[in-house]
Amino acid sequence: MEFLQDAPRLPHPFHQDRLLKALIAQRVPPARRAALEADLIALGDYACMAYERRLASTPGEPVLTQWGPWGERIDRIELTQAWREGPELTTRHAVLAAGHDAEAGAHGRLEQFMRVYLYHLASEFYTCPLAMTDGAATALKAAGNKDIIARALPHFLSRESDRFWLSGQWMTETAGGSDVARTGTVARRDEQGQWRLYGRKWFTSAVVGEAALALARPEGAGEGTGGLALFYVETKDAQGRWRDLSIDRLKNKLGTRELPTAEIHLDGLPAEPVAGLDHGVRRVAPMLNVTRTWNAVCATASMARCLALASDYARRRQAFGRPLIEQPLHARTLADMQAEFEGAFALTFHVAELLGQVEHHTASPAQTQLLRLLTPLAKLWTGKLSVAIASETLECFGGAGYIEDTGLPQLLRDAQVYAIWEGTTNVLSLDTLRALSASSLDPLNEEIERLLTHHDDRTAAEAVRSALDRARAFIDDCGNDAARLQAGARGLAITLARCMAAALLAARAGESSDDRRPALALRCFLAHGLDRLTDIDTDTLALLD
Ligand code: MFK
Repeated sequence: MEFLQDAPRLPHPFHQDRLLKALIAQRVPPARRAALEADLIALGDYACMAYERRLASTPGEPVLTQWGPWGERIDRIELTQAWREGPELTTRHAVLAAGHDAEAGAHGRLEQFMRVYLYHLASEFYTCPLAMTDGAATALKAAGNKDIIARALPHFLSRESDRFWLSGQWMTETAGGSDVARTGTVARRDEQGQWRLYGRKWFTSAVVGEAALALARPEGAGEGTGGLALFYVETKDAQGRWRDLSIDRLKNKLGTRELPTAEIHLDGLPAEPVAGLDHGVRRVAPMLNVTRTWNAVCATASMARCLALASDYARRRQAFGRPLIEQPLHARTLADMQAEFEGAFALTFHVAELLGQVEHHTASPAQTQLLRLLTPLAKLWTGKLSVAIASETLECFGGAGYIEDTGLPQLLRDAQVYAIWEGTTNVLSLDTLRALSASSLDPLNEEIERLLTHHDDRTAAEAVRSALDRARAFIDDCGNDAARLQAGARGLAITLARCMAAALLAARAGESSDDRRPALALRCFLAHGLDRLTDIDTDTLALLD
């Protein structure tokens, strides 16, 4: 009989996740655990079902039909099955609403992001519009426009699918992806005094939303980001037809292919200023920081999926007379990936928890500054790491990792998006400098020192302190040389992210005396080094001449 290799099986994403279970045991109050775990088990069940369904069927993609049979413009988008299931599933399990639950208070964000972590891979990136809806709810609360809050939030935060609305985040234009100041969309008042938007948005992720927050320049306003305003729009009329907008086409993307990302034209779409007619970027920033946290959680979830499949396969696949897991170099490769993933998990959920504390005013001013710094760090580092881990995962399967109907190549294609959207690695590195200029390294240093007291491993403490000292020395050496600081910003940011992750792993190892794996993860993570600083003389950039 010809040999047939066993396919990898997906272990239950909740039952088999020791990191998530340990986090619940440490950070979630006992009285809240049963309800949370019921949702996590259900979302894990859904993930297992979706994994099997995906392998057993031809992958679906959204389809845009622009014209009806009699020539009318309809712009109808048919969604994939997971997207059609999204509203009911996510409202039932409060994937979004848990983060704003008054009863959960400061724990709400942590509990929410545990749900997101389990749901993301099965969702086919329905988490993208959920992230934007969450970000919109957060930005609207921060802006304090009572009318818009009363109108939108009961829909955005609904736990009933028939009331639930998705919100988009309309920023990117042909002239400006990172450089939002180049926004060309104009806001103009009509004769009745109603603001209306005119322009073209070039990357509207999940255009199917009922609402959106959009950046536009009020007619006659000044140049730059200061002259932009943030507007709230509703996209459909009472009959469910698009209001004054048209969908030009859906993007043909490398990955996230189930997600209907569109190019749209706004042709007088009614809009309401969220708060004033200027400083739109400042007002949308709370949204960006929330969606960047979602990005980090989803990148980490993608790493968890890669490791679950690669580890399972390593126990099924024999080579040279032994399972792969018993081959030292293969085991070492998996351990390296596992340690990096554990660092990413620790940092990401620390950010999630801190977000809840800041939003509920239980954080100190230093912790609020720390959150501002850690959010771009978590986003940029996990975004890059998820691509590296997905690539290594494909290699763990040999040739099978390169074959479409194993479902594995999609892991790599999809992972690439985490490093791009919501700000590329470089844009987030520069945002790190923006955060540091507002607060210095002190809040990070204090938090790291606090974490290091939980563990008596001097080697770990010295490694973290020494990398942090080098980061501080680099900033000091740069002085007023902004070009040198910017050129080294990515190395600086990744070093800071790794220092924080190592301190979190050290604290966890110190608290886990009955399980040696946290200490092993720490040792392995430290072996990869923390310092990623690359300080080159900016003259070296003449290399590109
Ligand atoms: C599955 C997971 C799903 C995740 C969701 C995926 C959705 C995908 C859809 C997209 O990708 S949408 C496109 C996302 N686009 C971006 O993220 C834009 C990237 N560009 C930036 O982030 C730039 O850094 C930015 C536009 C913010 C900078 O522009 P400027 O013109 O250089 O801004 P400036 O003047 O430095 O900042 C303006 C104000 O905003 C300042 O405040 P003040 O007015 O009070 O001085 C800044 O401090 C503030 N600000 C900027 N970034 C901030 C911030 N405040 C808080 N947090 C931040 N991150």
